[in-house]
Amino acid sequence: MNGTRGTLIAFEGGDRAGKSTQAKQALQWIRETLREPAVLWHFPNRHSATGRLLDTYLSGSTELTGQVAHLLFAANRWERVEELWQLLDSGSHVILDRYAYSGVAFSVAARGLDPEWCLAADRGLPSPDLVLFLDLDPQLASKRGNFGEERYEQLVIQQRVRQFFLDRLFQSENWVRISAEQPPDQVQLQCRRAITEMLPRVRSLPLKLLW
Ligand code: NYM
Ligand code: MG
Repeated sequence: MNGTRGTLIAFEGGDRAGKSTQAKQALQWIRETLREPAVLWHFPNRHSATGRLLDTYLSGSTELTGQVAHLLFAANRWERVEELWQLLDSGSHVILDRYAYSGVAFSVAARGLDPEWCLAADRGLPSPDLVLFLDLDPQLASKRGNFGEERYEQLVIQQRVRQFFLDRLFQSENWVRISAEQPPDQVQLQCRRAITEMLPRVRSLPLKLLW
């Protein structure tokens, strides 16, 4: 590597907005077209001990208090933070399919937790260089395949999540809102444009910390 750090790119949004599809395509584009190393991580990471428990929580077979669920989602990120710093330091881009923003938005919207209390659990994690907010009207999201399968996939919750993203988390310097109502190819083009614009701007700057 040539001494430049990798960048941290987060995809955020409600359920069924197309984040996973778009993140995978962005990964492929960075690797094959930009020819730079990149990895894609999904949060919650359902393969660790915390993630397996969260998986049962999301499927509805385990009940947890809102606070315990929130702290587990945050722990699920913290347990990978050293690996995350190492990847970025080594020059690899890291694409995140959900991050701490989902953590606070869902805990506030679905479990009624205090926003400030929620934010504290993720304070100090690396702050993304770019957040691609894939915005989809929950009415439309609810008509997409498999909506309603997991806890939190309910229209009112998704509407509150969206409002929280827009009102509280949208920070104009590093957030880009992309309408996920467009055809997927259009969404991908806008993601690529935002990444292309971000790269030269941030690479010589150190990563910030949340929040
Ligand atoms: N979710 C996700 C949270 O409630 N807190 C978090 O910190 C994260 C990362 O998990 N409805 C919620 C949002 C989703 C659910 O995510 C599962 P996915 O991307 O569908 O696997
Ligand atoms: Mg989901």
